Formats: sequence, structure tokens, C-alpha cells
Amino acid sequence: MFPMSPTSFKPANLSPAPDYDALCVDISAGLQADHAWTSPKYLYDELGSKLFEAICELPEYYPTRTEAAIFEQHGAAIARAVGPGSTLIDLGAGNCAKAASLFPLLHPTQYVALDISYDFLRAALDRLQQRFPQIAMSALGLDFSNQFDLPGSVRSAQRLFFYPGSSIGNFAPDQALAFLQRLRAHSLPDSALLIGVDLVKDKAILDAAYDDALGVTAAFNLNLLRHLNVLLDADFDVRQWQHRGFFDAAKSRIEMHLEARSDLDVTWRGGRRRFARGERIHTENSYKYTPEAFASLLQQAGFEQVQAWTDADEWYAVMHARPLGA
Ligand code: AVI
Repeated sequence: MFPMSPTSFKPANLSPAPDYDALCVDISAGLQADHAWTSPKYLYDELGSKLFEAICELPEYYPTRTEAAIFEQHGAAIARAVGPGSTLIDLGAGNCAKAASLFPLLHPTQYVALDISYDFLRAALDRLQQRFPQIAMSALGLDFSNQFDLPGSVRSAQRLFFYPGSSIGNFAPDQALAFLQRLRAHSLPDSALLIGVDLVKDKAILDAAYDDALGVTAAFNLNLLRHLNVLLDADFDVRQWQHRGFFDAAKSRIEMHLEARSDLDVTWRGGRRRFARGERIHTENSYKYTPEAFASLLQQAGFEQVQAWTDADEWYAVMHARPLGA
């Protein structure tokens, strides 16, 4: 029988008292590097997550709606590749809305939602369980971008690792390969991967998607400084910085930066730095692939039988693959 309420797994490393000293040392090192940088994970405090949801509604930001359109148009073929009764493992589930919209198409038996933000996830899953009582549900508070373990409550049968939204693009290709290899290591012969991949396209389209007319992406990027002020007790003045977001075709990636509008000094717990006018903090990369390049990355990671569905413009792909030798 399926449990009546979702089960949970909250690992020790997500206790309510994170190691702030280690975090400060980590962020300080990036801010003091020759080319200052921060991890994109700091874009997502509470306001940052809301701003990202707003980005997904923008006319310029095509990935969200294009991925949804691919599921709409090729749903039957995707459902055939997946097969009913899967253990749907949602990597970076957030509010679980994307996976939930696919339940009527994919008919999973178990839904396992993973997200670093456990409390948010727990609340979303409780609501979802009411709507889909026939699906067994578990919430896992895990940072799956690093090494992770799946608890015994996760069924081993028909594991479907679901990684939508082109989040794979926020890893550098070598990190993306390592991540896919970790998924391969958690796969059994009847497991599979269903992943959203943003494709290389015209620079003007990509530039607009990451530097929209309303300035929502600018706000999303600048909000990182507010987050650092809270995390590090820093004194960034948001008005002294501007957003830069552009496609670098040679590196096949979007780069997001924050650029100092004038010479300025910033101090934070454990560090300080003078930024010259025009100097930048590199805040995010978003890699874009050709279908062939991504299929080859999948193969290198130990996946085969790659199937891909794209929109008519070939702006985006949803890919399904099985572990090698399955
Ligand atoms: C979450 N990730 C897939 C987004 C992207 O497109 O790389 C993050 C984002 N950054 C700016 N706009 C959206």
C-alpha cells in the first residue's frame, strides 16, 4: 500500500545551523580572486527565487515555455519512452509544479522530490499529496550538485531522474559530466534520465533572454548583493552596480556579471576589496549545447539510447537516455 502522507529525509548537513564561518571563507575567496566570482547558488534567497519565477514568465525568457510546449507536443512519445509506473526522482523540485503537471502524462508510482530548500519542498509536497493520493511521495532535503545518497525509501525499480529547466547548463561541462556520472552511478538497468537542455541559437535571442527589457534579470542578479549583505554582513550598495548578461559564442555560454559603476570599496565579515569602475563579479554561467554535443556528453557519462525532442525552431531539447548496457 502507498503511505497516506509523504515521507521525508532531512540529512544532517542541512541542520538549521549551517557553518557560516566556512561559508564566509568560501565566498570571501571568490570575491578576492583576481576575477571576482560567486557561486550561482547565492542568487536564490527568498526574493531571488521569486525573481527567478518572474523571469520564467518573461517574453524574452523562452526556455520555460518552450520546454512546456515540447511536453505538450511530444507528450505521447515521451510517455512511451518513459513507460508507466516509474519512480520519478525530481532533481531540484522547488514547488514541484513542473513534475506535477507531468503526472497525468507519465503516471509515476512514486514521486521523490529533491531540493536544497527542504521546508519549502515539504510544504509543496504535502499539498501535492492531497491532489494525487495514489502516488507515494517523499521529500529529500539534499544538495544533489555534490555527492548524494538516496535513502532506502526510494524504490529501486524504474528510476527516472528528472532534471528539467536546463539547469544542467549552470554547471561547467566538466561538472555537468561529473553530475551525469553520479546519476549513472545511482542508475539500475531499468533506470532512465529525462532532462531539459537549452540549445545554441542566435546571439540576439540569447542576449535578450538574459538581459530583458523590464530589468527582471537585472534585479535577479543585483539581488545577489543584498543576499551577500545578509550572509556576510557586507556593505554592498546595490545602486553602485549594474547587471551584465550576454552570450559568449566562443565559450557557448551566457555569462552574468555585476559591474561596478564607479571606484568603490566593499567590506564584509572576513574581507574587503576595492573594485575599480567597470570591474566585475562573475555570478553565473549558463551553457548552451548543440543536440549532438549534449548527446555525446550523455554517452561519455555512461548513457545510451538517447532520444531527443525539440521545438520547431530547435531552441530547446528534452532528452531521454538509458544507462549503457541496460
Ligand atoms: C536556473 N537556470 C536554468 C537559469 C538559466 O537560464 O541558466 C537561471 C537564470 N539566470 C538568469 N536567468 C535565468
